[in-house]
Amino acid sequence: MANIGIDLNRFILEEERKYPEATGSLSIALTAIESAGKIIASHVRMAGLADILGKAGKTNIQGEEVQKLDELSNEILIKHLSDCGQFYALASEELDEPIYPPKGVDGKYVIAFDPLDGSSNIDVNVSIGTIFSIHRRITGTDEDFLQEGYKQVAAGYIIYGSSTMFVLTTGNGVNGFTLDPSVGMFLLSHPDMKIPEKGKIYSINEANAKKWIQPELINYIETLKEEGYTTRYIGSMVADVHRTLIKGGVFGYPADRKNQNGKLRLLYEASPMAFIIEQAGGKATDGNIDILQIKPTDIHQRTPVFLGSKKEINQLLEFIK
Ligand code: AHM
Ligand code: MG
Repeated sequence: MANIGIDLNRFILEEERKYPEATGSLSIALTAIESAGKIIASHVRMAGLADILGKAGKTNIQGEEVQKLDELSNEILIKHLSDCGQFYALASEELDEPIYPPKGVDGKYVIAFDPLDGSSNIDVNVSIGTIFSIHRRITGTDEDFLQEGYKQVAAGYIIYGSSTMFVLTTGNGVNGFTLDPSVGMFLLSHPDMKIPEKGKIYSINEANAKKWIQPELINYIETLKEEGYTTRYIGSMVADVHRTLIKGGVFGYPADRKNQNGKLRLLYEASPMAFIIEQAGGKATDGNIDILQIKPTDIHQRTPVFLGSKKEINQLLEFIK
């Protein structure tokens, strides 16, 4: 707890100092994400007002056209990640193809991100977030995005909730930083986060139960109910996973007849969240193998996801094996 309050920039630099061979690239890269996150957070806070200000002629107070928040977040991230020069390529949930920024020609990393996840929650003032996943550049082609999740160099999310938090792993545990708006800094508020071995909450869109491709899941959920579990489902992966990380339990988005491979995207959602949950001592599976062992074949591919405390995920695997 000695480090509580240290800001994210200093934390990143101190982490880097532990590796004498480190060049500073990852620190610069993470700092670019942090800057973009702060700007997105300020737009999220203004979302309701921007709409009011923008209604007349669809321009905001600066005279700019009012944009949808997810598109705006995407642009903010692309700008910061491209300009920092550390990313050879960027893949966004919002773009069909990866971008190769000219300034990143010598960049050592590739990054996949979901600029604003949970977009159905934007208009109703419910928590949303940004998710990112960083791998090393290996071949200098789109193939670099198709590396397994266990090869991630760093992953994290920013949750725009009652406060804004940046949750980060570089493969050395998980740390959470809360934005202090008065100084504009992310301060270490949740050092060395660990998911409880067992929780009391399941988080799944149960309205789809009859469509689930694995009907054994229904028995699993019924068993959890008998064991006294309660349900929480926000429909914003970042918020549902954040709660699962802190309180334990299980979050899942299974395959169903409409979403035969699940709904969530492997690169932008499942894999970075799996890395965080496993680094915090939990487990993540597609129902068959560990999410981090999946070898992607397409940058936009989807996967069923179940992640959370060890007890619940082991129990789930017993039901659906
Ligand atoms: P999005 O990327 O279009 O925002 O969709 C992803 C979201 C996740 O945040 C969330 O876990 C899931 O969709 C909720 O889906 P559903 O409304 O089908 O339960
Ligand atoms: Mg999403």
